[in-house]
Order: sequence, then C-alpha cells, then structure tokens
Amino acid sequence: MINLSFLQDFPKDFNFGVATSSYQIEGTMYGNCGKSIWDDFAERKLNGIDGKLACNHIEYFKEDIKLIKDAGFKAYRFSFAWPRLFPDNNKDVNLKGVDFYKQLLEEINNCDLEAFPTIYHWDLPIRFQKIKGWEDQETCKHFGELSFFISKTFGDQFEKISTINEPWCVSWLSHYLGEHAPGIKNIQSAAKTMHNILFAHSQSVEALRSCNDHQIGIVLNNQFGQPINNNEENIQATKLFDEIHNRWFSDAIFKGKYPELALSILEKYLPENYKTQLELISSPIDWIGLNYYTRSLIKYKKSDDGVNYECNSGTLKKTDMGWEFYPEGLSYFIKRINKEYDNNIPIYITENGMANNDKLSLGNSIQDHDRIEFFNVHLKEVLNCVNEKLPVKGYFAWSLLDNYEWAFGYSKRFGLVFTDFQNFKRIPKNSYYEFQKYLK
Ligand code: IFM
Repeated sequence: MINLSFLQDFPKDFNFGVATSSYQIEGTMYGNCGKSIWDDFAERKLNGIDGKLACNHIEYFKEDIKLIKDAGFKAYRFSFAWPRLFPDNNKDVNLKGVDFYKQLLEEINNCDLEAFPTIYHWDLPIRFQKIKGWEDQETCKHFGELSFFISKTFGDQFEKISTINEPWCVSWLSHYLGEHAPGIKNIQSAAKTMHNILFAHSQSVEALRSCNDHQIGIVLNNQFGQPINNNEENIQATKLFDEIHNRWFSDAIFKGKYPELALSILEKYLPENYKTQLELISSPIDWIGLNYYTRSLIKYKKSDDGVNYECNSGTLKKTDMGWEFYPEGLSYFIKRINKEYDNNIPIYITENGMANNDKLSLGNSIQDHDRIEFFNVHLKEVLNCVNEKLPVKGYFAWSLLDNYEWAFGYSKRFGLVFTDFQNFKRIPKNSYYEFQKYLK
C-alpha cells in the first residue's frame, strides 16, 4: 500500500506547507477588488469563466487556515493580489484589501504557521495592459513600488517573501504561446517580457531591501526536457527548450547572463541596456523556490522565428492535465541548482502536486489514491536529496484547495481539499488525511 509514512524521516525543522494564489482562490467580486488581465482574458477567451467567485477564500479564510493547521503543516504560501490592494490606480490603496491581508497574516501567525507570501502570481491590474503590461518597463517600476508598500505595510508579519511566481509563465506561456493572459503570440513581446519580468524582480528586491530585513526569493518553474530520441537535431532542440524554459531565468539570477542559444534568438528584441540591467537582476537573493510538475519529450521542429522545437508527452503515467509522472526531474533540478548555480542557497520546493479527476463518493470521501502516489514518488526524491545533505529546506504541496486552474477554469482539481463550487463547502480528500497522519 503506497503511503506517506516516510514523512517522519525528514528532519524536524523541514518545512512542510501548502500553496495557493490570490486569483485562484480569493474571489474578485468580494472586497472592492479591481480588474486584472485574467478577468479580461477570461471574458475574451474562456467564455467568461473567471475568478469572480473562485473558492470565496475572502470569506472562508479562517476555515482554510484551520485546515492547514489541522493537517499538521507548518507553512502557508499565498500571494497578494495587486488589483485588490490598488484597484483603480497606483496611488489610492483599497483599505478593505489591506484589512484582508492583515487579518489573513494575523490568522496565519496565530495558528503558528509560517507565512510565505508571493508578491506577484499573475493577476496584473488591467490598467497596465494599456501600456502593454510587462512589455513596458514602467510596469516593472510600479512593481517595485508595490513591493515597497507590501513590505512596509505587512512586513512585520513574515520573514521570507518571494517576488514573482514562475517568470516563464508570465513571459513565454503568456506572450509566445498565448495560453495565459494577456494571450499574446509574438516572439518580440515574449522576448521583452522574458527580460522585463526579471527586471521587475530586481526592482522588487531593491525595494524590499530598502525597507526591511526579509529573506528574499524568486520562484522558478523548471520542466525537465528530454530528447525524443538521440538524433543530434533533437538533442540541440532540447538544449534550446531547456534554455528558454529553465536556464534563461536561473542563469540571469545567479550568473548575470543569458544562455547562448536562447540569446542568439531573442537578443535582437531586448532593450539596448539589457546587460547593465542583468547586473541588477543578479543581485544576491536569500533562497530559491522551485516549482516542479513534469517532463517533456522534445523534438526538432523548424520555425521561422528560430524556436525550433515542439514538446511531446511520453507514455508514463499521467495526471488529469496530461502531465507525466517524472519524479526524477525534481531531484535533477535540486542538484543542478546546487551544483551549477549556488551550492549554499536554501532551496524550497514551492509547488508540486497533481490534477486528478476527483469524485465525491458515498459518505463524502474522496479516494485520491493516485495523488498519494504522486506525492509519494516526488517526496522520496526530496528525501533522498535531504539525506545527501543538499540544502532543501521545505516542500509545499500544490494546492490546499481545488481552485481556478487558469485557462482550464474549474475543471482541473489540484487540491488536497475538495471544493464544492456551488456552496464553497470544503471536503478533505484522502491525500489530506495521509499528510495529516504523518505530520501531526
Ligand atoms: O495552478 C498553477 C499555479 O498557479 C502555478 N503553478 C502551476 C499550477 C498548476 O498548473
């Protein structure tokens, strides 16, 4: 029987937590929240399926924090919604928004959980899209101001903070592949945002350092790329995939440069002073967050813009997203960060989890056995790394609740806790109880 009994073998100070994000759970119709690029994208591209209600976390947050506490987790990773704090412009703060995050942080701390806030998890106020959003460095400067505000207003309630969640998704997925808001498909926009989102990170780090004594990180989503076979052109294509998806961000942050192959395609679209800005981008951080889900099989495919690859899925067991179980990739990236980038930096697995087609069965139980297996195989990789004395300090399951899974709306369930979207009832799944059994 697959279980999580080996959680007890982790060191006592290892930080187990759960993660969520603002737009995915809060509900934008509550508390004077302003509109974001996701409201606009949902209206244009997703038949209006948006985060208006989501999990109504705004009203249910105390219940949600209690669920985290009762499972025995020690940390909670969440994000601030920029349009909730500044709905109409960059000056007038929404007191209801401030009040919400103050209450949330108070509740987290009263429950002896460690708060791990993220400043940006994709809900950019729609007003910025009028100046081309992340394509314009004005947005980055405002992001620095937002970071300062957050640190000054809430900074006594947490030690660790991350600037940006998954810069690859903010840039490539949203401006080249067009799958996320604002839904642009254009290499020039993609290249600009690949750089600007890192510049925004640097503005945030500078603002946070000027204000408080936080331990600052950034959260990168790494995906393992494997050539579909050993043909030389597929091996090269995989190198390019890895540079665009992964190394672009880690090379910039830890080495102050961009990787060669990707740069040879994207450099012509970058601002002239990008090298000077890379100096700021690579200013030291205190920890790194790694989100990990799956691998892709990479095949050469000619494209006019030079992005000569396509991603395929293999034959391993898959989640409801169609993503293969490939736990070896998680330890691969932990080791790579440690060996190739910084052999001291504390690493937190800030997201890992799976979508499953969960159904309520008789007696309100949810038998998400596959999810327990997913956590089992991935957490074993993490434990091996800990035993090899790699500086992995924590692991956050994605996600506490079934929530708004972006372009998939409410159809993909990632939660340890089932959300009934009709009445906001929360029903812990078997995977929740499995963590509880060994963490409590
Ligand atoms: O739901 C997302 C989350 O917002 C960012 N990382 C991946 C998750 C699953 O797709």
